[in-house]
Amino acid sequence: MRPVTEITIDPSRVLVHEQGWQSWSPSTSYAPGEAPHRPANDVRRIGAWRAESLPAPGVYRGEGLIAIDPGDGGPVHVIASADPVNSVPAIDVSIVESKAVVSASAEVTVRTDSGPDGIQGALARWADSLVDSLGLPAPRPAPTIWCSWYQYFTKVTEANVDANLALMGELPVDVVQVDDGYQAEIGDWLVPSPDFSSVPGLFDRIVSGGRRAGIWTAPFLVGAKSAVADQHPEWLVRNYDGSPVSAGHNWDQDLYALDSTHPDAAAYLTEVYSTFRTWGITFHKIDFIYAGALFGRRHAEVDPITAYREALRLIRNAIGPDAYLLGCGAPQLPSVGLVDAMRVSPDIAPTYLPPDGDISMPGQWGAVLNGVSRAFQHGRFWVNDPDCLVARPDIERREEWAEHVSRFGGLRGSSDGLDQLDTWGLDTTRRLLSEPVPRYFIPS
Ligand code: 9PG
Repeated sequence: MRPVTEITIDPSRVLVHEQGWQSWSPSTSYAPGEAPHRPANDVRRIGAWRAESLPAPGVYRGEGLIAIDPGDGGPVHVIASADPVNSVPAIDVSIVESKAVVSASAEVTVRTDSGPDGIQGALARWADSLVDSLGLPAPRPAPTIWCSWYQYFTKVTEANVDANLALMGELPVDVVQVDDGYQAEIGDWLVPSPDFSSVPGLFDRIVSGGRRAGIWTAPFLVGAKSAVADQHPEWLVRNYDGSPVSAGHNWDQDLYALDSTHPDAAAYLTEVYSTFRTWGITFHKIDFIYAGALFGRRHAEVDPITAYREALRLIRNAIGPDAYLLGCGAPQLPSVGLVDAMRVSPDIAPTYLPPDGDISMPGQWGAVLNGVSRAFQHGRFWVNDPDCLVARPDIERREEWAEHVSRFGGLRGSSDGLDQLDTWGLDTTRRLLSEPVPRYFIPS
């Protein structure tokens, strides 16, 4: 770490805002005495925080971006990567008496901002300047979706999706998105699970019923149990001792990272998404894509973020110019300019609190925390996805979740089995899918 600056603060009133690395990584502001959230264990750190990031105890860390409100009436300081989409340095802040001491692992810029709306306002104006300097167009408007995940999880069947299609009736759902469960294994995207007699047949029925077809993939994950891992060990990102780099653990197996710079692995990705295009799929949720930016040895000698951005361009090209692209489990700043919408938070869940107390894991607590803290990104970098509305009676604090989606939802999705909704649930779903979405949540 190199020293950056020292800022005079009021130690009883200072606020420090950490930006997390990927969609599920906690992002929020901390008041004096509040310890920042940290991962429960190494598997969580790799899969939901940042694999190589190990902040020292008592130190705040932003990944490529941190903001300090000194609490003495002085301007907010926004300290950010000098090249945010290509380089995401760790930026640390220590409070030492009446100073905030800032250090960073690569070149950063320091911006002072005395405008309205505190840290969120300052972050919004920083984001405006980034988007201007990159010459990015305004994000395309998002379709509304129905997603299978938060009712059926990995157990979804073709019959479940058909049953919901039959109940969708007049609900304003543009896209029906099958989320996990349709594929034989993580990495084997073109091989159907036994619960799907014909995946293209299902997408055909969705499209002929007048809606658009959407699919979930985790393009840079390779499950240890997959045919890809077995048949193409040369496609995995490796440690320098030759072992495969860990991309975490989920679906009861170890996860590895696909080396998208290997020409055959790149050709496989192109084949997967070109095939989906021939199936009529025009909405893609690409998930766990942090795996495309893990450190390790690749076929091409490029840094992880360069490999990641190149791989997103490859997918973008293969899905076609009109397809809508939603990132999830995604490094935030390196995705700017490459996706239409972005999950900005951990998953919603039927329960408010997450498993093992790790706030990056599914639960309303973490989903709301990030959805609020990343409001400044919406309308600038992309459309913010706060995660789907779930409105059935067994969702803890469902009214609060609906209120959050209404305030901070750019992308609007429903993810209940429609037969599970009572009158409140159905009315709320219809209302949230119909209401207009503001261009910005935080004004400039
Ligand atoms: C499909 C799901 C849904 C969901 C995504 C993502 O760290 N974890 O163990 C972890 C597991 C699942 C997960 C997020 C984190 O959910 O966010 O919307 O698409 O995958 O498997």
